Amino acid sequence: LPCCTSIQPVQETETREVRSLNGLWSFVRDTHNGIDIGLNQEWFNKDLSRFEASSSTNATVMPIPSAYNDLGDDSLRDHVGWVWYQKKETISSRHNDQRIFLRIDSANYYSIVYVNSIEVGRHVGGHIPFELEVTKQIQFGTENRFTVALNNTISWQTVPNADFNYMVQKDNISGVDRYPPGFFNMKGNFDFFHYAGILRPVRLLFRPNLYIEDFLINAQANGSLSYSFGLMGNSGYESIHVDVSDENGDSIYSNDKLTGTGKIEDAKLWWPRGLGDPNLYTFTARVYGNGGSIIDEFRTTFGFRSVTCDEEKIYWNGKPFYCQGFGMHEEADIRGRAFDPVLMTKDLNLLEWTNANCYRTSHYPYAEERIYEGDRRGIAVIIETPAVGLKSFSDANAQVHAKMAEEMILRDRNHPSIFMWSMTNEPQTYRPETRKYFEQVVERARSLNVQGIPVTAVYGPSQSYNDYTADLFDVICVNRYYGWYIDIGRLEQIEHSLYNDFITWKQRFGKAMLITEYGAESIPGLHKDPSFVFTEEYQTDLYHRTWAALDRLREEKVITGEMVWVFADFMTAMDQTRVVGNHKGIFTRQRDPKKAAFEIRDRYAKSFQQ
Ligand code: BDP
Repeated sequence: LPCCTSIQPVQETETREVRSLNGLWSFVRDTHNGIDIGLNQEWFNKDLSRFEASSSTNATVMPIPSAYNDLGDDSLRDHVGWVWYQKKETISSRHNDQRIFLRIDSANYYSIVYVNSIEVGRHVGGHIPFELEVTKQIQFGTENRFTVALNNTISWQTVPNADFNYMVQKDNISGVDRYPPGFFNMKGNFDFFHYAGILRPVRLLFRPNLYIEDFLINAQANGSLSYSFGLMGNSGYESIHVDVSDENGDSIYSNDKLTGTGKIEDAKLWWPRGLGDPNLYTFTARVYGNGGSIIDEFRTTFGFRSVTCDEEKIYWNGKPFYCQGFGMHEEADIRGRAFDPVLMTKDLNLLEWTNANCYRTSHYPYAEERIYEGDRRGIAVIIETPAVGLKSFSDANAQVHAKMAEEMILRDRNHPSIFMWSMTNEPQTYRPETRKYFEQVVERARSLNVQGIPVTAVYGPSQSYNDYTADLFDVICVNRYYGWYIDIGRLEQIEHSLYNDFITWKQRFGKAMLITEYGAESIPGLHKDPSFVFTEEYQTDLYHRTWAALDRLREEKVITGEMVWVFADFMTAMDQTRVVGNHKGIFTRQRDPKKAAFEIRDRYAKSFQQ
């Protein structure tokens, strides 16, 4: 089945309605990577709320949005395989002349969706919304059953990759296997917990029979404006009206076509915080039928901005932009990687408190709500595909990856706060086959990158001398852990090593560069003088040594930005090197500041007004 129609922002307008399907859904867990009992027994035909809560089904309810992992016992936390969600909802017949779409904002990793027992579509990948048309399957004036079968298995064939192995280890002499039959290991090539479930809102969208889609706007710093959109549906229309208004609601541009261009004199530009105000404009498109009756209305905000780069710097509307911010995770206690407006607001308020002007959506695209907040607050964003820690570079994987990049760019390209597309984090690009792989991914991204913002990759295991890919990108981002993964305890080495590391990348590729990760773990309340690993002092001592190199690199126009790893502590898989999660945060997982938070805040304050 095809998936999906193009992704548009969710909105209620004169002609469109939205119904939230969030809340408690029936939830049944299939066997732990066993045979797919649910699919074989056609659970999509069954009323899951009537399943008995026996040990074989574990039938219960589950909230959406939330990861399910931390809401039950350890077998739920570590479950690998299918889970089934179901909700019953009555749809009024007043909707029967509309087109109806089911929109799931994030379901990690693979989903099959059914409406009233009929499969309506599938989706691969956990962090981008998908819409499925359900107009034909909905029954009006009665209950409808929405069912999602979701599988969180990741492997060498998925993006991100995971090591998935059935474990067999026979004793040479006795022939006895160390593992019970069917025992397997699934280990993602990344250190954040692989939260699963329906992580972001689920909604029904009601649209008119003829509706506006594929909206695209390109508004540059010189005031040039071009837009286009399509009309979906067979019914006729009389006229189109396009209007662009400023923050006071005053119209500054209008047109009556599906595509148009213009030049706005004195357009107020969109600037990231520290450089200026994040001025937003509103684009409204209306389609009219007979006698001026409205058929569809679509509205969105946008900004005039240009992001360019040369071999030294990134420029925002022609002004040099030094990006200072964080790598982050979208996650917290109990709910895992679920969208939560409370957490989002706290995170963005804290980010502003630190005097940061940017962050990277490491290591997957974050919720659209966060990106809209970036637009409104003036927080610049590097958005990243879910391609973290890649080790598997088959052509099939390149296609999955390119599709994810495409879905991300189509979702986000009208947001003025997004200033770079990051294709990946820390792939093993010292392997020659990565060149062909990334050529395919970058080609897809560039073909959709209408506004021409830089395309980048974030390097980790590769070095300037053995990388096969960095020339494909506009800007080079590098993660480096001197004093932690490299030469732990040797703080005095950091400045020399880090400085020279970046110089060699610059010499070979001659591109604008950012350091996108550096840092150390600290457990709040652990202190030592002289500092010692895992104390709050070691974390900040490492920062000071790192900054000595970064200040020189900035001065010498080698780097155009810096991001510390990481904004807040986060959960990881169980591992000998992780003490209940990764503690490189400047905030704890509960968002309380460590000593490091105050130091970062002071540093970022100094160069906030650039
Ligand atoms: C980097 C990864 C990041 C990790 C970090 C760490 O990009 O996701 O959390 O290392 O180990 O390599 O703290």
